[in-house]
Amino acid sequence: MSTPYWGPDFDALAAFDPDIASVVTDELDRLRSGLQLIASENFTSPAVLAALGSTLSNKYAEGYPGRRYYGGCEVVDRAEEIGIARGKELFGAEHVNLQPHSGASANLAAYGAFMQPGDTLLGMALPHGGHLTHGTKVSFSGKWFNAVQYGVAEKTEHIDYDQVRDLAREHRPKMIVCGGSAIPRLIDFAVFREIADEVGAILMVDAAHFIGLVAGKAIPSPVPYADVVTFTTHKVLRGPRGGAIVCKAEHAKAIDKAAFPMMQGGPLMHAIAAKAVNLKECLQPEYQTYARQVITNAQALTEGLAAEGLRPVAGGTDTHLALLDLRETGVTGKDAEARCDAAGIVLNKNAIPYDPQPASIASGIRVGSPAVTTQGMTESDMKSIASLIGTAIRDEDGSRTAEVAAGVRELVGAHPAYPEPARAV
Ligand code: DSN
Repeated sequence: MSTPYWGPDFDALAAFDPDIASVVTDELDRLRSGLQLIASENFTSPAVLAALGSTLSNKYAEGYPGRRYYGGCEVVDRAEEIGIARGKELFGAEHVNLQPHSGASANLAAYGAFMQPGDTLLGMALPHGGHLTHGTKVSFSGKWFNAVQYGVAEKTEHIDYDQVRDLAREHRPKMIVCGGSAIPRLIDFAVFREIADEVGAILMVDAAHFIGLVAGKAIPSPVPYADVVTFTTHKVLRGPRGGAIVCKAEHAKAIDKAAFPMMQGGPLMHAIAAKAVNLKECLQPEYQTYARQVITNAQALTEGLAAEGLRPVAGGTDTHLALLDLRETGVTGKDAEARCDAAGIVLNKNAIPYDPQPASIASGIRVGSPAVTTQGMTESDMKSIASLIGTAIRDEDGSRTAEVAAGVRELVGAHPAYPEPARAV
């Protein structure tokens, strides 16, 4: 290094702005002191955080490496080139775009590459496990496109592929989207490919939730089947908050033009550098061990919760998350979330397929294992967590909150997140 490193100076922040410094430390305390079971969250590494908190944040670099609209991009170009090469290697992808600011931006760019307003989009309904951006009425995807929605079969709670085929034949969508935010089972990408080919549709896989499991070679990849795969970089993948797109070479130009200049302006070069660091982490053999343990833990947690009387939707999980139907306990998702939260267990209420409750109440909860697995927890810890959740959910009057909180403290004490000692502010 020819220049001394100039990175985040927490003491300077604390001296200048103690209000925000205390937000930073309080949030670290919150992460360390509770069980983080939100299926879409994780603990990113110090190396990723170092790239994120760097002076790369200063650079405007509209365009792509070697083809920018600003001078002085020769250094940041290297970060994007390295990241793209790593993404291609990791996913066996023909083309990679690391510029989307988020998963929603990645999806917006993918739609923009192939569709005009008013075109038909076939996506999975949000209450069945899909995503806001897959055609929900309140999202641009439902407002600007003719969104047709498929779901899961009521009996099996697995994706209803017959319905997908029937709807595709009836509506001849321009794009078919699979993936979502509460799908515990594997998706059959080959069937989606077959349906897309039959009706001449572009197949997009929104792999945000499970791309980390693909990167870790723990589940099959959608890349060989899909025209375009969008994802976020901060879930199981464990990178910085952000989005990315991989696609076939034939769609590269359209995707790049849709990401910039159609949907976004200047890329966040600090985030792109952090994505590159994360992709290097995912190429290490240890990451594959992590990805397999994420699934093992999710399955152990699901079994434990089933033993507590919480019914696993779709009969269990093949991935990092489980959806639990609470109706047999008589407790709503909303109350379950609040009772767990009071004891330091952070999870979210979630609609279950064909939910009789509104989404703001919900009959289910969603749990995920990415963060607790990063902390080094294993199957026996998942059994303990399941038992704590079961106790918390049934604890109508809060009389057992302290007991559950003590159990949480024991677990996180044995497996601390960001284990360095706290700094005094
Ligand atoms: N909101 C994210 C999740 O929690 O799954 C998806 O965008």
